[in-house]
Amino acid sequence: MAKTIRLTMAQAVAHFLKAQMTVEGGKKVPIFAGVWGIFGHGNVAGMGEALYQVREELPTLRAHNEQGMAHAAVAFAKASFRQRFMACTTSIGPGALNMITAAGVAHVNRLPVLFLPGDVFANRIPDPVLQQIENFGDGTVSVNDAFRCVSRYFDRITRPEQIIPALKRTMQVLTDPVDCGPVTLSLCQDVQAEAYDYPASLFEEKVWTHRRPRPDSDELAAAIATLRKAEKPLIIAGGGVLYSQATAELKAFAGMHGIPVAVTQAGKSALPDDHPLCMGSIGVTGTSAANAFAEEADVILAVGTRMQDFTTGSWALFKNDAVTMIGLNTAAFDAAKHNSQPLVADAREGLTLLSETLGGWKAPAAVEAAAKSRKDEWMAAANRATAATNAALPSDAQVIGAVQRAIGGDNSVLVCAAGGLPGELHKLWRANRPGGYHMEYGFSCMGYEIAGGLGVKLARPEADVVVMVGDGSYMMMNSELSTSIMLGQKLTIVVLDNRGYGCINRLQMATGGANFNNLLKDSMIETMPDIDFRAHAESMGAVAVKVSSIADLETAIERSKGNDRTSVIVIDTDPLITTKDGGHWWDVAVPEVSARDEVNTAREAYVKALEAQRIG
Ligand SMILES: Cc1ncc(C[n+]2csc(CCOP(=O)(O)OP(=O)(O)O)c2C)c(N)n1
Ligand SMILES: [Mg+2]
Repeated sequence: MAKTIRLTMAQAVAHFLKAQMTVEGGKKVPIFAGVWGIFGHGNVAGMGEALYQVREELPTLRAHNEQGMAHAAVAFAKASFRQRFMACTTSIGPGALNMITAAGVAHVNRLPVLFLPGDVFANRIPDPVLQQIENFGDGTVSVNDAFRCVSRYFDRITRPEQIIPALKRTMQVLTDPVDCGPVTLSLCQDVQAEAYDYPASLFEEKVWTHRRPRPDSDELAAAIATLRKAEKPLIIAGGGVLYSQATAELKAFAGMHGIPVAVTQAGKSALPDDHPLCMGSIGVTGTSAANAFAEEADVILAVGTRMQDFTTGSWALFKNDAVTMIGLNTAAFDAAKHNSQPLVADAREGLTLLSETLGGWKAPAAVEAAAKSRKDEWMAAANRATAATNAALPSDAQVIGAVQRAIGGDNSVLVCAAGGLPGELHKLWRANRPGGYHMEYGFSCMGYEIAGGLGVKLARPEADVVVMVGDGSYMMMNSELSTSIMLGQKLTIVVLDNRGYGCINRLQMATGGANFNNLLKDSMIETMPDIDFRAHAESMGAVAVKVSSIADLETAIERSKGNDRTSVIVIDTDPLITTKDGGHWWDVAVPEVSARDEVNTAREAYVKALEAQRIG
């Protein structure tokens, strides 16, 4: 008889997670760095008791908001290039549902996170329990079914032995470069506490390695044939380059074959911004240099990108009718998007094999010459936008310049997600180390910034983690600021207060709308709130200052380096200014009929712009 161990289902989960390992920098480390937890009746007795038993090997981290802790787990996985990850346990009902948004963030960004929400009693005897919604027509439904559309694998555990195959499938999904994303194991409260004689083999140590699929030979040959004919090639580097840790191969490939590189939000930092062939950001928030190459390209090698609308300018950016795209992606789903020639492979393997087969082939010399002049022109524009100023209300770009100058060095990670900042940072931030730029732009989820910064710091303790966040995102979620202090994870947070949803106000104006319901001054207001972000941050335990000039901002950031805990620096900014250089049209549907002349004018421009969109 095989050896068995009698444990509760929750204990089996904890002991199993503890035994999963990976290799990092030649050293064996646990693949789960820890478990975020907020307890309630749905998990405190089951998972809570089980996690206590393993707390030395698998630490439990207490958060303040389930969405916040789940964002931290998402950011941890991203900053770890998907090599390690975290789990999140909650109670049932509201605690579980609070994680849904973050599960969406993990899903869209293809990031591995294990969600362990509690669920209602499988035996149904005490129904309805506190926080059980009661579906009138379906006894099998609970709120946790909402996780299905934001999970790569969802399971509900209604018997203790079901956890055995579920845990194995969980690891397969979390470690698979294609399937990887959120896994939800919905743990019925009573079943968490039920014992079973589990096979001892379930808890044996297992070491996971990174799978690197190599390309199909026909697809490789087709890609080579296309590349060899290229007169005006461009590489688009997405997040997949970072996740595959193919940055050295990308640099070698671009240099060897003389092809300029443009980066997506997730791909920024895959090639250092100061590399002569790095044209910077592409698309809606692109540099003039990258977009000029994209517009004329006859061959585009898109590596590890989902080709979302910000990258493709809503499919109006690529203006050469004869353009051929090669989709080098580990997922066939992405590789074949928009008639791309698929090259399904790991980015590192794919680039290496492509380069070997291409041999001494190089793009025409004119391409590198154009790269130099276009880059020089863009850098001059970027330097103008980010130069120091004495203006009473600086622009986001001027704040970005100050933060970059004051942080210095290559040991920083810039974290951001929503508002006007992502576009400006995509264009203007200079990231010279892989992972030095951490933008959540799959969901662009307001509230990710501070919690995400905490997840990054846990993954990269040696790095200076700098969070840039608008007043709107700060107000939406800031509670993990306190968690960063509790856990001794120091962040530098710069809050840009333009008194409202600046970027949506600008989008509203651009689509002909009246200034309405975005900036605080344009909203239904009895008393204008004068939100004191400095005092708020201080009350959460941070060292907080408000500065009134770009020069003071630089000094405050310098000083924050000597602080022993998270610092928050607040600065008022202008809600109306953005960097005009670079950029591209974005498809945001304008009303076909309206009583407003401005909307009708915007509609005319919109209909005209649609003519440039590629269909199919
Ligand atoms: C959770 C969530 N809700 C709504 C949005 C839509 N949205 C994008 S940016 C934004 C305003 C952000 O305001 P703030 O953080 O102050 O940045 P600003 O636009 O002023 O630069 C809104 C409402 C979003 N991205 N995420
Ligand atoms: Mg704002």
